[in-house]
Amino acid sequence: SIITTKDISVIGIPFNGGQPREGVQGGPQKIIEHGLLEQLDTMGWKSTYQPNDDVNQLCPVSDPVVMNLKNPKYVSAVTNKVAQQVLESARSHDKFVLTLGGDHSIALATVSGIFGAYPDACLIWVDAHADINKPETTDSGNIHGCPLSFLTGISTNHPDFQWVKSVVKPERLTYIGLRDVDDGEKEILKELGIKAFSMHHVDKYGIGKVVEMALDAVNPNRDLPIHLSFDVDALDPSVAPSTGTPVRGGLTFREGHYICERLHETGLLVATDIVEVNPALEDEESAFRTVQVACSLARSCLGESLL
Ligand code: B3U
Ligand code: MN
Ligand code: MN
Repeated sequence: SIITTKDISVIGIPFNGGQPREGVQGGPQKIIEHGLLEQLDTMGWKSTYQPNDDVNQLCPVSDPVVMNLKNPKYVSAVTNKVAQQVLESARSHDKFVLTLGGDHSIALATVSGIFGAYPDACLIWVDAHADINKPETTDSGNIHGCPLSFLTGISTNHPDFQWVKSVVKPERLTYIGLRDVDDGEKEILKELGIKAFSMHHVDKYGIGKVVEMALDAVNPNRDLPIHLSFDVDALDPSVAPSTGTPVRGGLTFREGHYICERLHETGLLVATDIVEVNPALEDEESAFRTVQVACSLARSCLGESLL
């Protein structure tokens, strides 16, 4: 394995500035209250937890739309700061980094930090959405739909995101679970030649084959570090109902966990993000179920096995 210790840095990023719905900033706290750190302790993992409870203090007084993007200064300030923290946690290559969102704009922080520490890493993006809109293509203006355009270097001219380096080569990025991709994003994926596995492919080949095909695309020799960015809206809304933009027809409970288990099994997984848990949406039982699945996905990434 790349990580030879059982040390883990858990980083909460209670942030909702990348999309309009309140509540997603409460995700990390609910996941911790559910007992994630105790669960990891039981599995033998020694964790440190950085809750980042103060990120909302970086909210500027005035943050007008710039080049179609909403809250650009707030998103930039938070993700730039947390990127340093993620890099610091990852740089010695001796601990796993688990980041808890927050909306998916926080990938600007997590991917910048992890790829700063592991420049040859690959990125497996599990999501209903492609999150690769450019300021020029986004309809919503929500930055959680855009992080990959900055991280792959196809958006370079937004004044607030000049600090984001294009750390992810298109051949090191793959998707699993897509089913709601904007037309502009489809063009981008085609132009960049990004290998993407939609729910159609999961139905056609089964999740086992799809994960191998995704690994073949970005990690053909099975020797590169892996960063998994898992948006819980990749799961079917019956499995993860409390999320900002649910889309029907998603991954089953087992398909989601299988991805995590198989990536753990490679010995190459160095970092995982679990994002878009919004405990304020739907009823209490739905929120509980969504928090619970976030915890079990994390445990699967860290080697909890069924037998
Ligand atoms: N592609 C749309 C929708 C979306 C992206 N990510 C989420 N929703 N969660 C957009 O707003 O860019
Ligand atoms: Mn996402
Ligand atoms: Mn999504």
